[in-house]
Amino acid sequence: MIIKRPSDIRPSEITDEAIYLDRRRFLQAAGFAALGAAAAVSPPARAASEASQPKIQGLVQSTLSIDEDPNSWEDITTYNNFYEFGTDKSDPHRKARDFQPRPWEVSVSGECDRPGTLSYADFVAPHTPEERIYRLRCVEAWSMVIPWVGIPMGDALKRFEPNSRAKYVTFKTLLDPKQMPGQRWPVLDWPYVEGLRIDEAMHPLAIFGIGVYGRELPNQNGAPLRIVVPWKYGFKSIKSIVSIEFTEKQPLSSWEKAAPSEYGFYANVNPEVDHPRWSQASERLIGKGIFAPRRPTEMFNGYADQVAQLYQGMDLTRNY
Ligand SMILES: Nc1nc2c(c(=O)[nH]1)N[C@H]1C(S)=C(S)[C@@H](COP(=O)(O)O)O[C@H]1N2
Ligand SMILES: [Mo]
Repeated sequence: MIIKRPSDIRPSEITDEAIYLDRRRFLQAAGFAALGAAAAVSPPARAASEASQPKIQGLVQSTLSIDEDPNSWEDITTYNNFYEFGTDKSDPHRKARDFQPRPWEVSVSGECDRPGTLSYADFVAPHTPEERIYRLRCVEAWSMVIPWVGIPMGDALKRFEPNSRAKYVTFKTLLDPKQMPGQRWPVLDWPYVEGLRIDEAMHPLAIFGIGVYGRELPNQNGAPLRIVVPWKYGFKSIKSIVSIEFTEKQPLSSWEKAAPSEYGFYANVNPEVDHPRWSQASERLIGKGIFAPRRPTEMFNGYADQVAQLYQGMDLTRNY
């Protein structure tokens, strides 16, 4: 077994998204990575295997899938961004192994006529799970194709009867530093917060993700419930959600709060608007090998025909 000492942790093992951190916080994050590597020595770290994840019953195929071969189970479950479990792509599958996604409750509140707190099962059960193959495009300029299992977000939200003041939907991740070791470090202002405009949330392409490859979501992918909004950068697709709130005002998302000049509220995939520190014009394809050509990034991640009308009249270089 290879034991990593703190001095072996190279800066390149910290993700690009962590580079914005000021020096003090960066060192804390690096210290955390070192601590995590030491703690992972025993017992041996193993990712949830495909066979060990329960199958989702009653699954139907969605006509909204893209016609591309998905990445492997291995790629999808071992190359993750989930800062609650560390800032390195390989942290979540190792450090989320013991996370308990059940029992789980989702609270729905704010500007709606039927607020409430539901068990995960009661939240999901009234809807038919669909397999939808979507590309996940990360703001770090890589992408992969994932066979998600999800339920349509609009159908799930309508049950709570949002009222006319419900202009936005705010989502929050579980706050539990005992189970989520990354939350012991001030890398972001925990819990992770994301938001959508209500018409974005109601769009037929937006889903609540509950699985991959026909099986329940592995912890590292946001068990038991995350969102998937395929025309936006991956950071909008918040994981392990415990609260949903309908609001009149636009929420401040975690990444906007951390680095407002780098991460906007809309976060629509846009090859013409670069991240301040790197280009968004093309993307690296995970799982295709280091010599594979980069892929030109598509406007709205390929969904311009379906979603461009949501942003009519808006200057997308300012509303990034
Ligand atoms: N709570 C939470 N949700 C999160 C993140 C995170 O750090 N914490 N990372 C985001 C980012 S940057 C990406 S690219 C996707 C990655 O999803 P995946 O690991 O399932 O591919 O999750 C998003 N959701
Ligand atoms: Mo991302």
